[in-house]
Formats: sequence, C-alpha cells, structure tokens
Amino acid sequence: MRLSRYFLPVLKEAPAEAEIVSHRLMLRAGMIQQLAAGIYNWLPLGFRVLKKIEQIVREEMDRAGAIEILMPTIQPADLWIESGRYDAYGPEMLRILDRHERKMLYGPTNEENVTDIFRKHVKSYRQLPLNLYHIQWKFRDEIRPRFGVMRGREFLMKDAYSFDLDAEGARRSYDAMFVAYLRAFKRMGLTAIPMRAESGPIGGNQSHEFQILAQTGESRVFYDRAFEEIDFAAPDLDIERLKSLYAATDDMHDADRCPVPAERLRSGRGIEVGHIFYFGTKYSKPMGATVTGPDGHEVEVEMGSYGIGVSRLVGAIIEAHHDEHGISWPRSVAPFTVGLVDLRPDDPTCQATADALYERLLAAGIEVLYDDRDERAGVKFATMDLIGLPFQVTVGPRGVKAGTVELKERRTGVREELSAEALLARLTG
Ligand code: P5A
Repeated sequence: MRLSRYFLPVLKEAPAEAEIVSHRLMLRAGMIQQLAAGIYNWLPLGFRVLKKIEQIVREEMDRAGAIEILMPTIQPADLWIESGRYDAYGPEMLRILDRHERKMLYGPTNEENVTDIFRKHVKSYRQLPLNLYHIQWKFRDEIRPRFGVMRGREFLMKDAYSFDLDAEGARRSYDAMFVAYLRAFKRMGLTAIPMRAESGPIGGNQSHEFQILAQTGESRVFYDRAFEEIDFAAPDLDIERLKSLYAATDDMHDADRCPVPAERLRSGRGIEVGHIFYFGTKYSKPMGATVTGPDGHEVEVEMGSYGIGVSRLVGAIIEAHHDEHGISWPRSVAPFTVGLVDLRPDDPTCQATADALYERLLAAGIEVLYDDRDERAGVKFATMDLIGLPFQVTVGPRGVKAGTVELKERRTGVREELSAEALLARLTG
C-alpha cells in the first residue's frame, strides 16, 4: 500500500478524553474514530489489526474442533423471555421495537440464539459433542464506556458454545477451549493468566477469566508466581496444574483464606481478554434442548460458553506492546509487516530504487506500507514509529550508491545496512 494513496488520518495530539495509552495511540495512529459514546468507526489501519486478531482466534477455534457460524446482531425478545433472562439482564440490554411493535434486542451475547439452533436440528447423542462459534458485534449499554475499544458499548466478540451429553463431556469441551485460549493469546504476543471467576449474568458453576497483566487493567488480580515460569507456548500444557495454581480477581480473592503463602503471591492489574463458562443445563432446561441418550431417554444437554473480546484485544495488545514513540506490534497482528520509507522522493534514483524494492517485497508476499509521500524524513520516521510496524526499511541516497538499504527493527531499535537480497531473505526466513 502506498501511503500517498492510503487513508491514515494520524493526529499530532491525542484528544484529551483518552485516559490510557492504548486509547491515545489508537486515536493518534488513525486506527479508530469515535462515533458516539463507546461506539467506534474502524479506520483502515485499525481494521487490519482487528482482522488479524479475528483470524488467529478463528484458526485456534477451528483447531480445537469448533465450527464457525454467523448469528445475527438483532434477536427477538421471545427467546430471552423463554430462558428467563429478558428481565434479569437489566439496562445493559439495548431493547428495540420493530414496526409491528414486536420486542427485539441488539444481542449482548448469544446463548439463547444458539440453543434455539441446537434444539431445532440436533436430536441424538450421536451428534455430540458439538461446539458452534461466531465472531459478531455485540451491544451492551455499559454505564461507563471508557478506555476506547477496551470497554465499548458496541464491541466485537468471538463466542463459542459447547453441547455435550454429560458433565464429563462438558468438562472435556471446557478444557479444549481453555487450551485454545492460551494458544491464541500467546500467538498475539500476550501472556494471559487463567483465573477463577464469578459467572455473573451468564450463570453457571465453573468459570475462568483470562487476564493479561497491565498497569492500566481495570481489575486488581492476585496470582501464584509459579505462573511466571510457565511456557504457555508449550505443545502439551498441563491444564490440571494450571487450574490448580492460584489466581483470582479482586472479587474472588480473600486475603485471609488465600491458599498461596505470602512470599509466592503476586498482585497486579489485569485486562480481561477472555471468559469461559460451564453452566450445565441453565439454558437447555428452560428452552427444551434435549437429545436422545444411548439408553433411549431424553437428556437435557450440558452446555458451556466461551468468549474472547476481539476488539478489546486491539487495545490490550497495545497496552502490552508500546514505548514512548508509539505502538510496537507483534508481527502476528501487525497491520503491515514492513514500513518502507523513501527518504528522497524528489531524487529519481532514490525513488526508482524504493519503487522496485516495494514491488519485490509485495511479490514475496510481504505486507508493506510504502511511505512515498513528499514529506520530511523526520515526519516519516515519527509516523512509522507511531504506527509501530515491526520492520522499517529506509531507502536513501547514500545506500542507493552503496547498493544497500537500512533495516530497523521497531521493537529493539537495532539498525543494519544490507542488500535488497539479504533483506528479503531476512523477512521471509
Ligand atoms: C461467553 C461467550 C460472555 O458474554 N457469553 C458468550 C459469554 N462472556 S463475557 O465475559 O461477558 O464477555 C466475553 C468477553 O468479551 C469482552 N467484553 C468486552 N469488550 C469490549 N467492551 C465491552 N464492553 C466488553 N464486555 C465484554 C471481554 O474480553 C470478555 O472477556
């Protein structure tokens, strides 16, 4: 993408209302723009990151055996009256009347909706286990939307729903999601600690929140320092051990009853990027979601639901990956891999060299944002540092003579001069 033809409305100053660094940087880097309280436009750069995160989540869900569907944003109230949650959900639910005065709502979550799909099509235990997920916008009329996309009113969630014949099967489904979550977050450059949690309005008797540590986190968290030594990228994670290690959010933590000795207890602030629930027959019972079991009897299915805050993750990743100059994206979620800077677009050889390198990088399948604008070098470098692409490649008159370009790694700031061939080998290797 040529920056001269792109839409990247960067801001010099962060708007005063942005309280935390990720919100400030997302506004300054032209990733989002507020439309109403807690409701955002996703501009091109932000949208690319959102799609990258979505794709990692999708791949890990698919790998864990879940199947993607798409449920609508608008739901009929009837389903929620049936489950008993319509009144209980309270003012966070955006309630709508259609032209026939039928009660509708903008979905804050989809347990009822998916249970309705299930009960219409699944009749036998032989069709189990089943896990259906979608990645869809939600609306919750949060009393205090804040921190940009971290606590929005409209936000993108991945929500998966598992159906099993019995509690043992439901536990296996829960554990499969548990592992998929740790893998997905790790791929995004995050270490998320699973913590015992309250199940709140979703309900149920087992629940874990996945919290990443960040000073700007909304909740105070407590955890066994043993978590600091765990390799979440290991191929065989020991879930039983992870579940047995102590980690809890403020509302669950009781200093007097904490099983972890004081010298092993760590405390910090956390951002909740995922939340999983096992709630048994809470929805299948009132909504009549049953299957015929092996003995011919009708059984209410055991369910769980599993959420990831896809749009919140954009902010959470920035909280974990930035410095005083701007964002520093992990390669897996970066909007582009390389920022190519032509130092002298007014110099025909320089421009021809940069153009040719741009084409070569694209041909090699590398995502490049090419700053071909007629701007001062300082402005170009500051923009690149702000938007945080993992690699910056600079083409200048000196290098053109010597047959080299400069490669700077955004994260470390390390620079080196190398030939175009060596650069391509490095970026594709
Ligand atoms: C699980 C999937 C649920 O809704 N039902 C379907 C269950 N869980 S949850 O914890 O309420 O939400 C799941 C994740 O969504 C993100 N999230 C938000 N992100 C941005 N703004 C919000 N207002 C918001 N509310 C929830 C969180 O990451 C949460 O873990």
